[in-house]
Amino acid sequence: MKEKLESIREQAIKKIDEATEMGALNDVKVSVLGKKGELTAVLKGMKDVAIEDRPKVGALVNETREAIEKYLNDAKDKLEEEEMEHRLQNETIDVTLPAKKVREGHRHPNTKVLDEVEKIFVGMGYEVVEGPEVEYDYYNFEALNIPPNHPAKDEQDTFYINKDILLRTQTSPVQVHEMEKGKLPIRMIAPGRVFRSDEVDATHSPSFHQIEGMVIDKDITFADLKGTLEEFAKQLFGDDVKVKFRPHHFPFTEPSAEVDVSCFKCGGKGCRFCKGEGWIEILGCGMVHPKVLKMSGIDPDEYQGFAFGVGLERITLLKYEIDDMRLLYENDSRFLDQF
Ligand code: 2NL
Repeated sequence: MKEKLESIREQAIKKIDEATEMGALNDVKVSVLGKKGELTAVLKGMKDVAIEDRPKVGALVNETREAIEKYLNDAKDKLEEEEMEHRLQNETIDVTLPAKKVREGHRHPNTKVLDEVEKIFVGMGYEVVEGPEVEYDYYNFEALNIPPNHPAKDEQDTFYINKDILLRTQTSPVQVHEMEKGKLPIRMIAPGRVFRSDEVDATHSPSFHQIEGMVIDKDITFADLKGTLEEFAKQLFGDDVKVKFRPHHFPFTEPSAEVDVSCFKCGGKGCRFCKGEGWIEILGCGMVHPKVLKMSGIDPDEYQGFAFGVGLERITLLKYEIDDMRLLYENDSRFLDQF
């Protein structure tokens, strides 16, 4: 019996020594100490042992069980320690590695300028109004006093859906709709996409953006127009710029003017940026033509107004000193990330 127990102990210890994972240790535990294990079998065989030998054999079995259990537990602890050591080795984070840079997005330069322009006019009490890109010929041309034979109406210049419907060539139709509503006074800007049948080059695109503005109220004069646009130009290009109004002609305004700012690069002396002129054209404007007011149901004897139109891309190119409009549309992040 003693030899048998000795052999069980040796076998168990050998198997425990060979075990390299928890599963194998558990197998040893079951096969030796379990209900159907070898040592349990010895206990079950006690009935064949002489009564006087039983206490001795019992003590021996217990001693063997305790020894195997202790050995098993020590092996378990060792294995757990090794496993933890292994995980610590493999799961370490090298805090000295360079961090992954988060690529942060930003607004498109056109959007930045639009936001800036909107802020300036909202600050002066204007409302921002948007309207459809597909319009009736009436709202795009006729209501603006543009005659049927005007060159802007040529199929070469305007995208027609059919005889009466087209892609708007300016955002003025939004302002006509607003006048037709009959709620006065009006103080609004109308930003949005417009379309011209132009070939793409450094300064032209078949689709670009315009910001038009309009004020209609009692006793509005050209002085209001001048003061407003001078304030706008100074807020956008800096307090030092001078503003110049040059007589011009638009069918929808009378009188009409184009507005130049003194070159904000050279201060007006003349440089490459302003092509030696000292002045840079930024927008067109005028007093809303009485015929235009009348067509939209406003009495020109009671109400007057001024209006203006700014090319958004033109302002963006100027402000960010970009020399080719196509760069704004290519969406090359190497270019856009500079702004
Ligand atoms: C430009 C400058 C301009 C307007 C747009 C306008 C709108 C209404 C009535 C009267 Cl509803 N005028 N808009 C006025 C002056 C200039 O745009 O360079 N356009 C080609």
